[in-house]
Amino acid sequence: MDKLLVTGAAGQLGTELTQKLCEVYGPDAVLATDINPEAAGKFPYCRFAVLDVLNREQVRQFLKKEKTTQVYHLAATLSATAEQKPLFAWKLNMDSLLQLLELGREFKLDKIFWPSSIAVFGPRSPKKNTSQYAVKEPNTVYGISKLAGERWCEYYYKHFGVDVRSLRYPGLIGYKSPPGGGTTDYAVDIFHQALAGKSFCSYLEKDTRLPMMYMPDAIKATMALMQAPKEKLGVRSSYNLAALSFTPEELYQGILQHVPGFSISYAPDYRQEIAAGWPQSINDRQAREDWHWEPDYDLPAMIENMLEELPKLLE
Ligand code: AKB
Repeated sequence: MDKLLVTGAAGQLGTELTQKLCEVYGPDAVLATDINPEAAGKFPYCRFAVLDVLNREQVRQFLKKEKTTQVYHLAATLSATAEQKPLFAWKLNMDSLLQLLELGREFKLDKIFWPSSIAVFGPRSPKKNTSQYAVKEPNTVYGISKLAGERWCEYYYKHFGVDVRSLRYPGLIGYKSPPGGGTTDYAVDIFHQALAGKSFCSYLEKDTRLPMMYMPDAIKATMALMQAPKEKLGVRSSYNLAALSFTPEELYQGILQHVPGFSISYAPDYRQEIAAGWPQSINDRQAREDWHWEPDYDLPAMIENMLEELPKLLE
């Protein structure tokens, strides 16, 4: 029987992925964990435990007690926060992954999922249709940690047979949980401001184009990757993954069609520099070929669904 452990389960991705894993594997098979005890309230539908992913012994005990077969290791510091706390971000993002890869080897875990990011690319990478193996010289702490993590994932697969699978997520947009500390977070916040009848001030310039994805597509991709037969996976670092690509102004114009009178202003801050080093669009040919990845949502469909679903949760 599959037994799953999710770290960082209360985060933006974890909140929705844990729910999906419970639907697919059954609530008894899933243990949601997070460092924040208050996150327990988010998981009425499955078991929850407090877990500090930097505490190797604690992680070890959980894997042993639970007879865990799969770990979804989502706990991490995102790009904007990482620039504020570089050493802590490096420690959290790297140490927790390396410890888990070692434990994966020790416990012979069936599978590990670990999220990477478009942040592995840097200012020297091609901006458009950036390919899987394009040059990578990330200039953010987050990007450096994700690139190093990818190399370790491939290393542990090749040398120790640890079946770790990974996706380079673009900016994720969802309504069930707020993001925290990312450069792409504006694309979620703008919906909250629009629905609150407020004006939105963007910390990115109006024409800063970034790769993005609606959360249902991110969940679909994660499940497809994790359920794909091992022999189909040609990429053992992390797969490029693409869906949408838009600027703050394009997103604003799309929302304006549904929320008349909504206004935007621009006051770029340090996150503009982070975004400027990232690609504008991604080539995800390998994911499409290896495990038949295809997104469901384009920009208008994402906007429509967000504006339909978010108010229900804000009530
Ligand atoms: C961030 O903005 O840090 C993340 C990411 C693109 O990995 N959303």
